[in-house]
Amino acid sequence: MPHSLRTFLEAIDNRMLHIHEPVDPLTQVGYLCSESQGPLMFHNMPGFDDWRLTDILIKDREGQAAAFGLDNANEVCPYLAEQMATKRGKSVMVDDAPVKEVKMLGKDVDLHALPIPQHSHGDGGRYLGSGITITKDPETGIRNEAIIRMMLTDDPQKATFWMAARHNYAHYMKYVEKDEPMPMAFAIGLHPVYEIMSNWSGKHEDFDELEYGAGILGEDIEMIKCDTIDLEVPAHAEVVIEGLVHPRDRAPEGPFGEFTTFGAGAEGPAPVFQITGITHRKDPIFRHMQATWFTDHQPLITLPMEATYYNRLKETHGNTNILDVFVPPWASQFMMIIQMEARWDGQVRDTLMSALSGPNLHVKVVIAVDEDVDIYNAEEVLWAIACRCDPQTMAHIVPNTRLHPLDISIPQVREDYTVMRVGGKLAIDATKPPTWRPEDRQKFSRVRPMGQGDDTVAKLVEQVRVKR
Ligand SMILES: [Mn+2]
Repeated sequence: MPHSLRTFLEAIDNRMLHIHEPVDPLTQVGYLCSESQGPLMFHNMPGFDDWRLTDILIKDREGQAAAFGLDNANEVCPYLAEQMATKRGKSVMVDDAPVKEVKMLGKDVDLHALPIPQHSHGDGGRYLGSGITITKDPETGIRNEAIIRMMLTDDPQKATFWMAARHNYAHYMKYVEKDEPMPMAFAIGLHPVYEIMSNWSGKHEDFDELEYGAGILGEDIEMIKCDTIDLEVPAHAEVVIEGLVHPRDRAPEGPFGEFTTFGAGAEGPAPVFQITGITHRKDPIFRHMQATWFTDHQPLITLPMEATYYNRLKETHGNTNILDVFVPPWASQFMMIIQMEARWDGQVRDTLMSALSGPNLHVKVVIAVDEDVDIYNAEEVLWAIACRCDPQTMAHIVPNTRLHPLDISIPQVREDYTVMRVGGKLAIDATKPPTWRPEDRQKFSRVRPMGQGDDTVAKLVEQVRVKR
């Protein structure tokens, strides 16, 4: 059976919290998703009787391990790095698909009928933040996927959207150049590996992000033609929204509470999506991605980023021993923690510089620690900064570097241009001396309390650890 949102939900049902009380997706879902520590399914949404809504599927390493079929949560980054370096999948066309079971076409299109929430107070409206956005390069015919934000308007057949200046945007610019409408579709509710890989932003000349995800899942992804535009969409999605982007249409978009936890950053006139069709499954499940602090929103982007950097940083000096890379969701994608073992002096600094000038603009603060520091525990990382780092020689600010368009702590280059910010980046070396100086390194070993490693006290240790 092809991997789908439903096969994944079945596999994690033991962790799912099913909520049967009535909940309003427009005004109440945001906070519940924001606070949830695990997967949620809302079964009762007044006004959206046929629908269910799910979120918080891959917020932490445990959820991510489940998506990749791994038992050990700490293997997620190295595993994905290996998969991304070696796997490429493909797509196949099919004639019939679950996503075509119910159709609203032409005049019948009503985007408002979907349980699309408002995420945060202050948002410009209800926002679709979970749609895999599909466009096609008009010259090469290669598709691109990314998850971008789309704002509902008073018109149920019109929405506005914001695109960072990457691949979909390049397609859009080609259509603007030709002065022709761009076909675009949003696919909602796929297996999380497809969602994760849709956020990968590397170079791809003869495949697309969905095919990349298919390779990692070990299958071909089944695609089907749209009903109203010339484009293909995943057959096993829960919902597909089809439409056209006319090259000269503009309308207000934003504010939107983003992964930064700020509403500001990209508001302004934006392109308009004229919706020509919506198709979905019977008994549809709406996959929401709440966009506030530490939800699925952050790891969806940082997962392919962590794996890409894991592979990239290993190439520092030809072969650096990178053990793990973590972009903590609680730091909103702008901090990277690298666990590594340095052999030579200078190797950590070079690795940090590599991280600061990598493919993503997100990385503003980068911290390197050793193998004995748990990079998933902020207290451990802060201990290493406090006790293994001389700020005079081991912390560096690199000025005049390009940073993420939504990082409002960094100045814009031009007042009228929201996608270009230049400022400083911070590198912190919180590692021990390298392994070629073993005596110096030894002094920075952490002491172990008496009894650690003694099997007979192991059970008591579990008891004393419980907070009381
Ligand atoms: Mn791309």
